[in-house]
Order: sequence, then structure tokens, then C-alpha cells
Amino acid sequence: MAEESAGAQDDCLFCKIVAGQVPATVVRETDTTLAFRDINPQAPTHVLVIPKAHHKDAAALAAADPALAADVLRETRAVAEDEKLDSYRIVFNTGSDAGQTVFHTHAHVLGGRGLQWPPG
Ligand code: D5M
Repeated sequence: MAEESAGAQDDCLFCKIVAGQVPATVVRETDTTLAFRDINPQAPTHVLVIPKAHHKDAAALAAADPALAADVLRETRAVAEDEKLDSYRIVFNTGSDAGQTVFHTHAHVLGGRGLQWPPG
């Protein structure tokens, strides 16, 4: 199956979290998305929002399924509301040079402390 495919990928960590094969601290779930706490938090709130369907990065998701991309974005807002964040950052690392290490689209929702700009 092609990497861009929306089918579950056997070697994808986040597909395994969606399937319940790898544990995660889930904070929100919809029919199309899952939100769980990052295992290596970089801020008091650090939640990852993913589409349940496999897309390798934000660019692939936006091209293949814009409605699903909107679902992910909507859930980042819901996470921020749940966490009572007035200010927060949404990050989609896209490509290895940008720091992406897990190649299943995910939005980082970061907040709860002052955040610096520009990022490293
Ligand atoms: O971000 C990938 C993020 O995924 C990184 O912040 C760590 C996080 N991660 C890795 N494994 C897990 C598990 N098992 N649970 C929760 N979070 C996890 P990237 O933008 O690709 O660098």
C-alpha cells in the first residue's frame, strides 16, 4: 500500500495507537480523529491530534482529504478549550528537515507556558 494511502500502515506507530495496539493517554476522540498526550511533553499541555486514517504528513492530508484536515483543526481548538488555554501553538512538522519523526499526520497543541518565536 502506498505511504500516502488512508489505510492503516502496519509499521506506523500512530496507526497502532488508533488500533489500540499501543497505549496512549487519549483525551478526545471523534469518528475521524484521536487526541492524546505527547509522550515527551514540551509544555504543560502537549497534545497530539491525529486523523485516524493514515496520511504521512499535513501536506498529504490536505491534498487527499481537506474535510478530514478540517476535522483535525477543529479538534485542536477543542483540546485548547478543554485545557482552558487562551494562548497556544499548533504545529505540524512536515518532513524530516522540519523535525517530523512520526510519519502519520499530527498536530501538536502546545500551551500552558510562554512560547518563544522563532522556533529552532
Ligand atoms: O512529533 C512526534 C511526536 O510524537 C513527538 O513529540 C513524540 C511523540 N510520540 C512518539 N511516540 C509516542 C507515543 N507512543 N505516545 C505519544 N506520543 C508519542 P514529530 O513532529 O514527528 O517530531
